[in-house]
Amino acid sequence: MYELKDQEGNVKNNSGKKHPRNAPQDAGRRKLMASAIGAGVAATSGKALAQTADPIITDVQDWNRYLGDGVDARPYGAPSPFEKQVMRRDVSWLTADPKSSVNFTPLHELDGIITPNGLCFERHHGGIAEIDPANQRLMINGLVDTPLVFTMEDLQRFPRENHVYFLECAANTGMEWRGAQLNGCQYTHGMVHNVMYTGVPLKYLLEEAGVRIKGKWLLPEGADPSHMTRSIPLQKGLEDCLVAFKMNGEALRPEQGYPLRLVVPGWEGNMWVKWLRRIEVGDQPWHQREETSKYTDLLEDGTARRFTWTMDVKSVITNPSPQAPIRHGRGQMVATGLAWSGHGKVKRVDVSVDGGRNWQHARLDGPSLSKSVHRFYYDFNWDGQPMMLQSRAIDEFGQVQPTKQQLRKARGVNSIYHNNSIQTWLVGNDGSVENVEIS
Ligand SMILES: Nc1nc2c(c(=O)[nH]1)N[C@H]1C(S)=C(S)[C@@H](COP(=O)(O)O)O[C@H]1N2
Ligand SMILES: [Mo]
Repeated sequence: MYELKDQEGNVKNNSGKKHPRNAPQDAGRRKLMASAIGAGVAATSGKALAQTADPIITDVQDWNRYLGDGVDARPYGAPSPFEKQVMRRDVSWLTADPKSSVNFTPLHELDGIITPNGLCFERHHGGIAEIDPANQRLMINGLVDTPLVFTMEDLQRFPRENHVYFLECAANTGMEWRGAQLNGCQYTHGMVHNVMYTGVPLKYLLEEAGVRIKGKWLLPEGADPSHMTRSIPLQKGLEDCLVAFKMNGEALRPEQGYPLRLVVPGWEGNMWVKWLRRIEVGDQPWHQREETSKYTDLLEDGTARRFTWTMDVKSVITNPSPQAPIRHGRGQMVATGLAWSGHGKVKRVDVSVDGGRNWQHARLDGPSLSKSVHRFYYDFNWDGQPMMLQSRAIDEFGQVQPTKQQLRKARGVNSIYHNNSIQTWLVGNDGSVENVEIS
């Protein structure tokens, strides 16, 4: 046992009731106090944390001493100022104008499976539409018995559901097709977010309008200046698409399509039309820009790979990674990352420290939900030697995440979209991490 004393030398008991509020700062004294107590601290043998005098635990700090903000100071909460580095970031040379651009989720700063609303990557083609929900309409027309227009209030009278789904842009990891390029998992893999949506199954709205027998395709359309439109098979619309108005419990963020967006579970992000204003029912696909010149891959034989909707099984180690090096030296450590599959659940994740020669099972933790990201951990002892860290996901249908070589063999090097290959991080003996690939 050792005593805790505040800056006035008063002994504090465990209930810590003595809180002088107006004592002047006395840094010199604080140090002295700490060293006097240090011996007692060092004697306790913490596993990884044993250390000498630590004034932060032995001395009274400002946050113990002065009253903090009241409940009236933060009507809508924001992260601690000490978390300033946790932000979406863009890559300046990727696009000419921020209004038709992308930023990336800081995956290396997050844990668990849910992406906080303010950190979900953004991809828009014509800026963020600002829509008053009073002026929000959703039209269903085309091959239906009764064309309908819904207001937000109308939509909320239909039975609604909650589901956690990942959204991945098909171009995620697209810059890595020809070689390791961007140094950070935020940039290589950050075009993915994972959110709990509240919304109405699209099936109910289609039933209300009455899809005609010839109706086989849907064309959702955005209200933003890009008029984002994609052809979606009716079958998918009936299966699990949602017309969503809430994300993680609160209204969609403007960036994510406020007040209404289409949720297309497991399928490429481009189809998840934001600021949703209309869904047309037709008998064949429309061949819009985003499904002809874009979101299509040129194969080695000159043919185009089109209508590639499902996001295949994929994973990445988020920590350590180039933006999150190992700072604690060798010994006990935790590597962690995310795995997902647009086909369903992730069954297993393997981790390699030697560039894929040997694999160990990672530990999946947290909810295992279909078409949601899964969190994995690899708890191990680092010997301080360089590592080539990799993760490899396998989904419930036995689909295995491919190596870069396997993917290039199948798709060539002219592709941009649907790069789900295994990522390699080279960890140096100083703990620094670099994006590399194994040839
Ligand atoms: N109306 C509209 N919907 C859109 C887009 C857009 O520009 N306009 N971008 C699409 C693309 S390419 C992607 S990857 C996702 C991104 O969703 P997010 O901004 O919530 O991350 O929205 C899709 N829906
Ligand atoms: Mo996208």
